Amino acid sequence: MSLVEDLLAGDKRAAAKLISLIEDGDEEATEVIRAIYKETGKAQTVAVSGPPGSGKSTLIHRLAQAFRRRGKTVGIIAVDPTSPLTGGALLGDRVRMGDLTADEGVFIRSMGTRGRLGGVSAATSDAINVLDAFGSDVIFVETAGVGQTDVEVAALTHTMVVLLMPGAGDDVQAFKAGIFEVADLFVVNKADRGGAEAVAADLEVMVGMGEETGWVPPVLLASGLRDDGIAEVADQVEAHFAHLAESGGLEAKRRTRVEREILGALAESIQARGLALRSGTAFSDWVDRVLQKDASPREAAQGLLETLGPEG
Ligand SMILES: Nc1nc2c(ncn2[C@@H]2O[C@H](COP(=O)(O)OP(=O)(O)OP(=O)(O)O)[C@@H](O)[C@H]2O)c(=O)[nH]1
Ligand SMILES: [Mg+2]
Repeated sequence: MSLVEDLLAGDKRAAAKLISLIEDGDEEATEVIRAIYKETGKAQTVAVSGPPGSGKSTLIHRLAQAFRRRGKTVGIIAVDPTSPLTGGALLGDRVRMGDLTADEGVFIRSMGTRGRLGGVSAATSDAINVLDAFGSDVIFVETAGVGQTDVEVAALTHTMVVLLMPGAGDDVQAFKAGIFEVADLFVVNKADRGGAEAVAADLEVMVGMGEETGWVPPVLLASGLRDDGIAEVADQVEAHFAHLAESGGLEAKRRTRVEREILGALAESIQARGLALRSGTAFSDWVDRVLQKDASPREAAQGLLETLGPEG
């Protein structure tokens, strides 16, 4: 399978092709991931989340430049870039910031999840594995900032960076459910505008509370636009990874991620096989029974599950 060899040799086209196959839920992607899985587990993975237009893409671009200067290769995936604000323009203003895509050490891709039953989580996990095996030292995942997705992506990555910006209904309490709990690092971005210090002060009060992992999420000010405060963000991203490595958190995260991946794959394959049953008579018999109130939908599912033999 030359796609595997090309990927492991660091061919960007192979990586791009694979991510397309992942988006489509193509069988070939499953096989390739099986073949490359041994080569994964080397990268530091960093999720970047925040409200639409908060400057995620711009900040990632700056961080990528910073990590390149530190001798690291960088992979960037933007998941479901469907922002109403920018249409998900992946890299803001390329002209102003210099084109990262020309850099051999940077791989950038946006990714939808249209063909995937397992949705964002399954596709993102696969894409991370691809870039990891491809050889990216640091992998950034930009998420769409829609609550549940961020929490799922946080479980797949080592470090979750949450962006805020001043003046955007900047009540820190208004955090989307669960994001605050999974943040490892807060960045009040667009600090070139007024009001960033006040947002940071509110955050500082909140992060001081209820910490058990020995890591208190730092609150940093930055401006992606002006390239201010980026080195400090990069420092803290590295510090968080070092903390995970020293505290045993890395092993724990690895295990949690594998558990999620297995459960996700299980759900995905059961769902696929369930959908395949839909055209059969057993399925329509169960539908009739449920319609006649002879069985509940749950009982029907249970009954169908029992008819599923080993895959083949
Ligand atoms: N003033 C200011 N503007 C910024 C800063 N960073 C980004 N912007 C601007 O904010 C807008 C959105 O930036 P993006 O980086 O695309 O933000 P995003 O969060 O990736 O946006 P979506 O992916 O659409 O949610 C662009 O017009 C940027 O130029 C900053 O630090 N200061
Ligand atoms: Mg963006």
